[in-house]
Amino acid sequence: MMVAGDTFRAGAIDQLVEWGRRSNTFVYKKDAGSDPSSVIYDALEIAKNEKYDVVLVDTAGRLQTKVNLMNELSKMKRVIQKTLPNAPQETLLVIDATTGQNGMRQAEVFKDATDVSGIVLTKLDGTAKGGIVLAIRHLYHLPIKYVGLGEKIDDLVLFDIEQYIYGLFKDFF
Ligand SMILES: Nc1nc2c(ncn2[C@@H]2O[C@H](COP(=O)(O)OP(=O)(O)OP(=O)(O)O)[C@@H](O)[C@H]2O)c(=O)[nH]1
Ligand SMILES: [Mg+2]
Repeated sequence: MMVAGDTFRAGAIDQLVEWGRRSNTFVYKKDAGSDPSSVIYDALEIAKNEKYDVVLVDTAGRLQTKVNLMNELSKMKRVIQKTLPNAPQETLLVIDATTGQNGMRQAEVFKDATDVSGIVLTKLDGTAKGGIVLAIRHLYHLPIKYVGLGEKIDDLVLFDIEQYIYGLFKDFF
């Protein structure tokens, strides 16, 4: 199941519904503007009753300087744990490869707000190398779990350290 927890950005719900159609996955959604925690709570009750084995929750992008939005992330986690005390098993912070030093602060603040467990590094198909994730790994012990290599469904792939290191240096020689 996928859960449309980004109720803020115009089009985010439709975007997720479209990915649900392409991947043949049920998408739980409410109206735009709904409280994301309530969407997640209701979705998890259904997932539990109907015995879904994997639930992916999409959340709205936010600036780490917006305290109320960071608190909302903490609330989502508490709400998830009302239904499933051991969840979420993963909390992934998406950083795109063009992100510079600001990525460090993002990792630090998001980790404090919601126990991020790993990074998804997108847009590695462009010219940017996403080197900031090395510093994030080193300082905050957050591993890269997936990388984005394009906009198609198969372009989100497991992180492979050899491929990544090769990508960092291949233009040098
Ligand atoms: N080339 C390329 N495009 C990507 C990649 N990942 C995402 N995109 C594109 O970037 C745009 C933004 O992607 P979204 O998935 O909406 O980004 P998001 O992180 O959910 O952003 P918010 O929900 O606004 O926080 C879309 O057009 C995606 O198709 C990638 O790895 N490579
Ligand atoms: Mg989004």
